[in-house]
Amino acid sequence: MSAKPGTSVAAATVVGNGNPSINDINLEALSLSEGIRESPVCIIVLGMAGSGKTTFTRSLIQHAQSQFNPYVVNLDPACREVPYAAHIDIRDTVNYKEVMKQYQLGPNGGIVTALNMFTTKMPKFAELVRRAGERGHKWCIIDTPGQIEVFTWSASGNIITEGLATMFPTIVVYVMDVVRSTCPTTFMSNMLYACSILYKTRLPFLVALNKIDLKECSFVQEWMTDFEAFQDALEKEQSYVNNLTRTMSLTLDTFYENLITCGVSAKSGVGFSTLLTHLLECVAEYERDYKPVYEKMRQQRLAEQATVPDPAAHIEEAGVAVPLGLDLRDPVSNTDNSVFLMAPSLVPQQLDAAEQEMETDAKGDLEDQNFQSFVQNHMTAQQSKRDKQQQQEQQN
Ligand SMILES: Nc1nc2c(ncn2[C@@H]2O[C@H](COP(=O)(O)OP(=O)(O)O)[C@@H](O)[C@H]2O)c(=O)[nH]1
Ligand SMILES: [Mg+2]
Repeated sequence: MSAKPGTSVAAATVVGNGNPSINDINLEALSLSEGIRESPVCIIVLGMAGSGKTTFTRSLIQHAQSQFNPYVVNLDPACREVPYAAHIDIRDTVNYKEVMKQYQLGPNGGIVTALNMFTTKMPKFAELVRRAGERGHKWCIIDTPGQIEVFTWSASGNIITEGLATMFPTIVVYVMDVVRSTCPTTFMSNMLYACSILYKTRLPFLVALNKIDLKECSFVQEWMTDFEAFQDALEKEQSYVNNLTRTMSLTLDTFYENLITCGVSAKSGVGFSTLLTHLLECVAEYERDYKPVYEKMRQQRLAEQATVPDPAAHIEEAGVAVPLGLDLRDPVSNTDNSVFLMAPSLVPQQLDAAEQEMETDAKGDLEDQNFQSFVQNHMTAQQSKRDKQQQQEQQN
């Protein structure tokens, strides 16, 4: 069993083998310039809630122990307890209930935020994984949060997956509950999810068809290889999404072609020796196909780092620096360091007293002149009116 979760958000303790706190880790050898290491191989365990990820992780640890001495990571901040001894447990770094309280979040927001907080320590996490590799851990197994989207559709999930894949050989195991997939439409949505993760992560991918102690998985493998068999199953189901599912199954054909599947029971351990063989195939696939791609990405990042100019050196080109910590209640001034909240031409100009007096005088004179000419014009108009009246009276 793992250690009890920490109590404060800032607390960070890593358990097992007398490891130091994650905050105390000094980044020694981790750098982009070093290249992808041989070990440990990172195995990220993904799958829908309740598909059996945690139980699968436990079984995988047991089966891989003697050969691969796995280093174990739990990234689910909301689980009560895990059935294995974790070397790194997110619950020791972040207390998700405390996060919910402090940031007034619901359970989902709390879990996502907890994972985000953990991800801020990604370099230290990666350093621990690197050190584990040096100590002889050939595999690093990573159990992810119960709700799959917390990991697959969050920035932190991306950062963790990509971060690991650019430093270590990394593969994804998608755990699928065969009992829940007997309905063709549910099977299809599960497969679409798997497909989207495959294209998103761009990593070797293995589908573990779990819970075969309850239901044989040959029907899933048949649906994947035989289009007609899937259509027959679909015919028997009265569902308004049948047409969509039919079209989707055609689309997924290419996805199925290269997909490795393996039936297992995480509970009883059946199928795990075959699974280990498939995992080794995935590692070879990473070395052969994926490593060159990640190597290229790493080189690009190095090149970017070398060409990105130091912003401080180009401050004049970038514009006037905005002082940090500016109190927005401060009156707007026109000193060189200030932020212009109005276009400079619209900021009222301060005039000195004499100038102000002169300006009011000038204005007053103009107004006086205008008034006098108005009166003059008015009097002239009145006079000409009276003259006209007199002329008319004389004519009559
Ligand atoms: N019968 C059977 N039950 C399983 C198997 N794997 C997991 N379970 C059960 O499925 C439930 C969810 O498993 P869990 O590992 O917590 O799923 P997670 O949310 O994906 O981590 C638990 O009740 C497990 O005991 C299996 O291979 N066979
Ligand atoms: Mg779990």
